[in-house]
Amino acid sequence: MIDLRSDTVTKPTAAMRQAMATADVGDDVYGEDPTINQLELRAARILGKEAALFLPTGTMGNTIAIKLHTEHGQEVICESRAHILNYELSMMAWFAGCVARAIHAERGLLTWRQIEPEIRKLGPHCAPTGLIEIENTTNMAGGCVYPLAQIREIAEGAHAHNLKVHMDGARVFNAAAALGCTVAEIVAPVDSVMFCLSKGLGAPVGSMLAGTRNEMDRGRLLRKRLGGGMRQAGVLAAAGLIALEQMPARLAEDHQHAKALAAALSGCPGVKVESPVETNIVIADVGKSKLTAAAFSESMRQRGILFNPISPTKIRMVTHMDVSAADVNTSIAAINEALHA
Ligand code: TLP
Repeated sequence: MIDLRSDTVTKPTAAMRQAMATADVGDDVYGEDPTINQLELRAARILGKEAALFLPTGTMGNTIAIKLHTEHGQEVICESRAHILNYELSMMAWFAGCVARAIHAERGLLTWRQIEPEIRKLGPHCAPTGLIEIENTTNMAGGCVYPLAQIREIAEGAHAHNLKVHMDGARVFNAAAALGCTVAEIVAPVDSVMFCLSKGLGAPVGSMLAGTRNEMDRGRLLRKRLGGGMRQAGVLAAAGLIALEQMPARLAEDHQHAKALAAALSGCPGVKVESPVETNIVIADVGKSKLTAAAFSESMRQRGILFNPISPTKIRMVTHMDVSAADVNTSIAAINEALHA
């Protein structure tokens, strides 16, 4: 099967498995796992932040970040398709006691002009804003990338209101590959950032949260509270180190593949690709084609290609390191077969 459901489906490379087998480990709850310590140092260095924390999932990273920056009864401003709002089982409410103030933005990219009027102060009817969250790249808006100046403007505006900015950078390395800049340049203005080792970077497990040393020390305790004290998890961090050091360089290839899939979809009658494809995610509306999203997905599954419908009319395809150029060509032929009359 060619699996375009997500970049989470990648299998660890031979080098990752080798590193996992030979990793130096210790008890990370005592802070004694040398491989995790090395990964946290490297991630902090690459991101240009004081410290980083190794976590089992991106959801845990976002959950901890929201808890670090907010108090119960506050609002978190985010985009209406944000992962924290739609796909994290209301963890911002469950763990941090916050509600989302969602704003719909073109291509999922919030602007300061949209955010500022939504900032609320505590009043007889209003819960105050506690945090601004931006997702880069924008998963369900089609893998779009925040321009650097837009991030800077949001952070400057937020800081002038004494508000912090958290970036859900699950795919921030894809953003850097698309912009041709470093991840550190992208995240410099924001207060904290989460990124996933287990998506485009190909590690089997793991995400990182980065911010100040003090926040990461507090975050370590929140991670334990959430059941994320992982003991000899250096076997996982070993794969994460390879993901971090070796995999960003190949992400541009995934972006080329996504563009090719998008071009094929756009050429089919009644199909509209949502946003110009900049990274590894393609979202297409097939509502005016001859198939529903579910029927299109099922007919492609029968041709050996997997992807998910994300609404009655929309589908998402995600490219990653386990999808080759030949797989893309096979997928394009199948798209044409399924959608042309
Ligand atoms: N996204 C997954 C699904 O949960 C939808 C996917 O297949 O894309 N932030 C963003 C922007 C994400 O896309 C994801 C995962 C997460 C956070 C959460 O990461 P995990 O799955 O490690 O908790």
